[in-house]
Amino acid sequence: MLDVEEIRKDFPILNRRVKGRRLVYLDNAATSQKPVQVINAVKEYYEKYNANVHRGFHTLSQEASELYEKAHEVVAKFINAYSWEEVIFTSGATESLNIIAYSYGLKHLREGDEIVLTVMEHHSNMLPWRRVAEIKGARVKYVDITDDGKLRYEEFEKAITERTRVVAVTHMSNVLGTINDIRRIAKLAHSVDAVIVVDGAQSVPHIPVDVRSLDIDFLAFSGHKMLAPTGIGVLWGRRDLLEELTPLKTGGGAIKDVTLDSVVLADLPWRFEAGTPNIAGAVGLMEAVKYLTRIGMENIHRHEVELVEYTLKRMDELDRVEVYGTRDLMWRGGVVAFNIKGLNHHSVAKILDTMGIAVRSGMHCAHPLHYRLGLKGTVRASYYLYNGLDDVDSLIEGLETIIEISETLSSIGVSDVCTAG
Ligand code: 7TS
Repeated sequence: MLDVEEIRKDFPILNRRVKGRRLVYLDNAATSQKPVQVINAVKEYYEKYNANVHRGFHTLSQEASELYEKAHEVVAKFINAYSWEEVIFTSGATESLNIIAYSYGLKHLREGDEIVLTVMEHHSNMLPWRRVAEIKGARVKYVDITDDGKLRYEEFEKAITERTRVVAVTHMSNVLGTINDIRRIAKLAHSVDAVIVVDGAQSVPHIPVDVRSLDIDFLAFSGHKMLAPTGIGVLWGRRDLLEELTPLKTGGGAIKDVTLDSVVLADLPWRFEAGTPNIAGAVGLMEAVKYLTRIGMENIHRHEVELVEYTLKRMDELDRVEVYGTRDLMWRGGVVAFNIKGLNHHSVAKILDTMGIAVRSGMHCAHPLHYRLGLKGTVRASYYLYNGLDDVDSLIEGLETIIEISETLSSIGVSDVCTAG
């Protein structure tokens, strides 16, 4: 396992106390904490280099532009892109997915064409496709999951037909932690000349992602879930595909020349980055990628799987805890969704907060997935490189206390204020 004591020294927020207890931060699927290296890089950017990019010949503008371009290179290397020009900075995964849905969908979809999604998608990889399908008269199909949360690959084979133009799928579920076999799905998509769009919001921060070996066409992810600041994200696409698209957004910085009746777009990636970009965010993301690379993505994944294995073992010992998702740890990342039978998920999360334990509760922007599983919501613990077995122990202890109190309350006939709702 990783040396979490050493790693935690880099994350000032982990020294915070919440409700008088050590902060146990288990909400990493929502956003990650930031190491001093990233915080300092952003601070240093503002203290030494701040200027707008690509529009000035003065020293600061040149230096800021260099840093900003370098950030594209570092990210490109991290995901093994074919070139840095294929890396487009956006505000986050949601914006990346909207850009690709509209830019690709409006150009290529015709009436009767099909978009294949899965029932485990986050709303950000579902709603943009539904909207564009509505505009173009295309049809959206959904691939189902097994009860333990793996994709039904045989359904994929049936769902993908000659009419399929786009297959959009998450690499890792933000609720169940299921890792999907993207290479297999890419092969199916390409067999009918469809493009495959991968939502990497949960995978890129936690497992090695190599766009070449996955053989995918587009990838979207967010900086803030991988140690970087909020407001910076990435859309990666194959150069030939990006070049033939009309960018959704246009304006300053995205063109080479404009007359009153013509426009010549800038080269990639700038043609997709209209307006002043989040330069400080890009600098922070570059530093975050360096940090993750130094620890090693394979090591981070292995660490999180060990945490999940230990969590499942401990939760299985608790009678009233129901855990969701696959037990096949080959295909699972560091997320554990669960419920305490008879108790409302939000109540469990609120009580855990009184113990300094941060988890998320609800439907986690994946309502169709919860409806498919027959659930009104779940409590979710999601791990990262600074979480250790001690954090899992704190969570389990918290759950034991909650169960004990709720049993005491019901044994003395006090109506439970937090029954399942
Ligand atoms: N796709 C997946 C799989 C996600 O988990 C999320 C965010 C997004 C897309 C959107 O990312 P954003 O950075 O643009 O907001 N997921 C969560 C979550 O699980 N809890 O809070 C945000």
